[in-house]
Amino acid sequence: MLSATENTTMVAQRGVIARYRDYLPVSETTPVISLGEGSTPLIPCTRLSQRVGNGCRVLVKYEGLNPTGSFKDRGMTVAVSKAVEQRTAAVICASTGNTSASAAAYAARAGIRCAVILPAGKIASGKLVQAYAYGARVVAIDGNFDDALRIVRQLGERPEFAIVNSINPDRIAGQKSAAFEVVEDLRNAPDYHLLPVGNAGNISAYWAGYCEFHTLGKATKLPVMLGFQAAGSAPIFHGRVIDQPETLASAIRIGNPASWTAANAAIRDSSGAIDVVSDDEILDAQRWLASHEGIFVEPASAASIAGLFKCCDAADAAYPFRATPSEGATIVCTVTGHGLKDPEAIRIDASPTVAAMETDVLRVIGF
Ligand code: AN7
Repeated sequence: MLSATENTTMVAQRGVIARYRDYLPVSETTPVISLGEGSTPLIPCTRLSQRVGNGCRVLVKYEGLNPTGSFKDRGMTVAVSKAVEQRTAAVICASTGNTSASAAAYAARAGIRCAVILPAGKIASGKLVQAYAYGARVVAIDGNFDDALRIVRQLGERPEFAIVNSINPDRIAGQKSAAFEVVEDLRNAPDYHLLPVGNAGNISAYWAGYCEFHTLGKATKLPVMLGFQAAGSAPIFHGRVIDQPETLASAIRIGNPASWTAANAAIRDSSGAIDVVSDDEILDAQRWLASHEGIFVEPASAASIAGLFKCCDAADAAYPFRATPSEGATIVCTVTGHGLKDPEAIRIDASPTVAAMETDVLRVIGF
């Protein structure tokens, strides 16, 4: 049997803080609250590469394999560790679901309290189940994510609460680790990095991470950052706050992103772009990725894949992968959350129940 301390040490040894301590705002005395997050696979995708063509190589960074099933754990290990160091009584966040699942888990691990403020009726079932399972105090509000974040900002004025939304810079610091891992896996930065955009913390964190490793000489180039918002929730694309954001991709149903300015800087400085994908394009991409590459992601995550398809299917020369200079480009798509988070997003074709006989079963299989 392992002692509790040994077990904690083992998990912490493979977490984000253990791997990237030198690049994070932690000291020797910061307690490490970890569930062994990060170090997710960067999966080379043959069929996706073929679909893009032009000799491009597409790899998918599968963030659904983090301990609570999304990329949020990378920043949460840092934010909760710092909250414990500062002797905070409770962490609070607004969330479209994944931040709350992650905050609840890391607070449970730290033995501190967690309250999550959620838009009523707009959280995917798997995520809501997580918040309850990890023992968070759940408050549903009659409003959207932007309303919830406004309330959290107000509550954060009180000394007993630490906000663990991405307005907390410790979250962004931890999320940079995903870019570090990509650079270490590829031994350089990719040519293009595609990802979904909601509150815009992740695109800002990736860009900061790439810039940091470039400055340190660990990468010789910087990627073009391409962010994709859901068409009904696209404030950055339209350049204005969306009061009533709508999309089936509930994780990115956000009308007033907290990291708007940083995201715009990332897009500008990387010669990148922000674009929109429709809910139908998102769901098609989600099914395509699961059925062609074996990677099941939640709808919001598939926005990066839908964006990739939009870029390469368009005859429009403005889309980057068509341009001759980018032949043979290395393209990384981040898929941010696991498909099991939102089981209702998948249509199940009801097949008839048949007799328990080989012939009947074979008839249904059809080959
Ligand atoms: C699966 O959980 O904002 O652009 O409150 O869960 O960094 O916000 C989630 C966002 C993409 C967008 N994919 O990332 C929350 C929350 C998934 C997400 C995003 C989210 P950001």
